[in-house]
Amino acid sequence: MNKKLISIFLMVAMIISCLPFAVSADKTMEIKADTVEVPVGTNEVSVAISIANNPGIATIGFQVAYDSQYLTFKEWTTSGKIFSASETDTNTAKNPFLLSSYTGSANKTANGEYVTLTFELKPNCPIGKYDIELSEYILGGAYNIDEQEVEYTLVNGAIIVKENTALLGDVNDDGEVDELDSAIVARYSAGLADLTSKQQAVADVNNDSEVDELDSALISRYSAGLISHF
Ligand SMILES: [Ca+2]
Ligand SMILES: [Ca+2]
Repeated sequence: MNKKLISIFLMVAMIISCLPFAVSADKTMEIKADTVEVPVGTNEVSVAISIANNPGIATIGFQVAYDSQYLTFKEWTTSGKIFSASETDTNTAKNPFLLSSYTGSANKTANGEYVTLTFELKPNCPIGKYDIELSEYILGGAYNIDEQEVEYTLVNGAIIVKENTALLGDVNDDGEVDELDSAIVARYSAGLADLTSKQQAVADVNNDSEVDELDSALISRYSAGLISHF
């Protein structure tokens, strides 16, 4: 073999040896916690942890840490898309806590929501960013059914508590408190319309924990300029 052939051979060998890395770098499994924004005063927040680029896993385990000064762990649920609840285990009495799943049968190959964690925000929780940190655990990691290690990256999430910019009485969120909002509340009160929990909070203008005809009437009076505040 002459020198030119050898150099071509080496170059081709080098390119081939680099290829799997180039491909796997793009397709590394990712475990990511969501970043969720809520207005200050919110009681409860759910943060989903999702998996992307899943090459097929039978075991997974990592740690989750949160700010226990302002957050209290409430519950976790699985979507069932990847691992079921009975395949998943966690001891949430600790912070950080280990979140792990295991199946003895076939690889799980789905992507999407893995688990959803629900936290309660303490009443004194100020405006700010509260990280949901994912980290490796010494006895964790990800493996497929053949006990081969699966590489993955962890992406932190957060709960961002923002100023509450919702305008009291503006049920349809169009920036105006008017007869239309009053009518929506009247319809809701009569059982003719649904309101989201956020809309109900905005609709309860007299803050008595009920959304009813009284709120509708107050919004109407405000809209007509008969009262200047609720
Ligand atoms: Ca409105
Ligand atoms: Ca009310």
